Amino acid sequence: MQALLVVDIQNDFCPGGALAVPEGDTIVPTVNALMDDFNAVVFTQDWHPAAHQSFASQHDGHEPYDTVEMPYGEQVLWPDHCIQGSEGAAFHPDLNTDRADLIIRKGFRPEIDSYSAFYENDGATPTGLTGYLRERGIDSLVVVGLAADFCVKWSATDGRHEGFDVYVVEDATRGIDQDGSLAAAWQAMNEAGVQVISSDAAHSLAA
Ligand code: VGL
Ligand code: ZN
Repeated sequence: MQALLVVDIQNDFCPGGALAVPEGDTIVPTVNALMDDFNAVVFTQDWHPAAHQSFASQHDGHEPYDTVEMPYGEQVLWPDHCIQGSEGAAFHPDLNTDRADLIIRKGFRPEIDSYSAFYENDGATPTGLTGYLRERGIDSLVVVGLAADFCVKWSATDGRHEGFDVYVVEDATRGIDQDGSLAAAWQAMNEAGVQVISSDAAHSLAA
């Protein structure tokens, strides 16, 4: 059985938001239409405390998009975004949130960022999603949402590592493209065995 995994379609990742992904909002109708075809729909929601360590504001002398060494490795520093309970952390108003069976919130630990729907950026702290999907008998994931080069990429490649068949819908994602990150992400997904498909193909896959 397939699940549609809808990654971080939140106001802060859409134009006008704190960490806007170019054209991030344009995927919403495509994502809503896909939901109709899937039995299982899981959302993720980036959900940071105000003093999260992935925010440049928490590191003296650093600007957004600098990188720093965290105990778990290199971390990009972001503008403050998706603060718990804020309007920026809310889902895009046109996203059909009624269809979400489960919403995984991630990035709530102040000291670890979390791009992937499966593991935080230390690569060791699980969100619990693998267990949920397995218990529902899901073996295949169709991933859509924001941003293609961060949370979508890590969710898709971790999904492969967890043993799922993984598809990313190219016209239902958009990237930040920080320093060539978008091309690198497509290559990493390719190498991990993630299949890139169109939304038309995703509709027939689910049918
Ligand atoms: C994301 C950067 C920071 C994402 C979340 O959803 O791709 N990117 N937090
Ligand atoms: Zn974040």
